[in-house]
Amino acid sequence: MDLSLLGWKPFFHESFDPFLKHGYFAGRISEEHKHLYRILTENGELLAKVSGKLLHDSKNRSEFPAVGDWVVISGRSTEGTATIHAILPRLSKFTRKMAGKTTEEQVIAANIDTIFLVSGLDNDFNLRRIERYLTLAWEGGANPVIVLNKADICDDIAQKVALVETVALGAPVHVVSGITGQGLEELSTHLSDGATVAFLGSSGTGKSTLINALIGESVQDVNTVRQGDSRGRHTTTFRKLIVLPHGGIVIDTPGLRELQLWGSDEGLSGAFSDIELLAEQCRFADCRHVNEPGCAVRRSLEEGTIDSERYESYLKLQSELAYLTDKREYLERKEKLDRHYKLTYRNRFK
Ligand SMILES: Nc1nc2c(ncn2[C@@H]2O[C@H](COP(=O)(O)OP(=O)(O)OP(=O)(O)O)[C@@H](O)[C@H]2O)c(=O)[nH]1
Ligand SMILES: [Mg+2]
Ligand SMILES: [Zn+2]
Repeated sequence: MDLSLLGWKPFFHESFDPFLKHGYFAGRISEEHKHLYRILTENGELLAKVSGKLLHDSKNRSEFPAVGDWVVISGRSTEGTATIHAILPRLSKFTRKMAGKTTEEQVIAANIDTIFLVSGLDNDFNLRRIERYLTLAWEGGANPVIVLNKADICDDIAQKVALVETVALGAPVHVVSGITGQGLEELSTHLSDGATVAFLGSSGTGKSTLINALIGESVQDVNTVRQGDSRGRHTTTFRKLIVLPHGGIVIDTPGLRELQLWGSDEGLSGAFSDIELLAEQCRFADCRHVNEPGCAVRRSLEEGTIDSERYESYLKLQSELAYLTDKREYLERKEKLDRHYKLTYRNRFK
């Protein structure tokens, strides 16, 4: 298959250039399993492991290949196996803080053009969760599109769309149904040749159902139990990149139980540009919008031009990011110190 149909762009071509003369070739990660990756190449699929050097040089999890990554490989195509030597720089990504206590970035999907944030129009509907997803989407550099699924079982669609538009701030909002096919044509406008769309959202919102509907064939397993039981079942268990037969690439992901922020505050500025615009009028440049005099954000809150739950959500995400930054800085300092001690000791006992 032509690399451009797999999402190859001039950007990747440039960074691949130094590897060309060594006989390496490029492939795109379609599945990531423990220590094993499935890779799509011009000449079909390969199973690959990372090279010893890459393994040794990678300190963080985010330096390992993720689904959607373009990688530099050498291969034995007769055996269908390959070795991954390097990851080409990512054009965009969707990442979160890894679940649990570790302070590490986890790349959910790389090199995506569009992110479909799939929410159910049923009891799954949650504006605060959409804000959180939007913050991560803006941070990673892909364009978010809000997909409201299960239109067939919702009787106050207009009201919910109006609510979502107060947090979408320009991101397109599509009302669809994976069951009746409503709105699918609008969705497929994002799926041109070589364009990559990642489906994200809680378990049971219908990501895999929508992908099957777009393909026109049951490629991904979906939960078949009766409605109402469908939430939190985690039917999809691993991330998977699929090339659509009529062009475009999708990444199906399992619903994430935990979605903690990762990154700087760029994503927050994107997702809350309404509040950040107001903040420019605050008296103090470092206003925290809590109890400072001359705070334009508090004023709008009192006047009712911004919603109090949205304001609370903004503060919460902001403090989550601040906590993350503190923790990362602490860990960096600690690592430096550890290295310093190790060196001192090594020299002393030489
Ligand atoms: N009524 C209705 N049900 C839907 C729609 N789309 C999906 N469902 C149902 O919702 C349930 C969950 O669908 P999945 O496609 O498995 O959801 P998912 O987002 O892939 O879930 P995970 O893989 O667990 O993350 C299934 O029972 C689907 O039949 C829809 O548009 N309308
Ligand atoms: Mg699924
Ligand atoms: Zn303020």
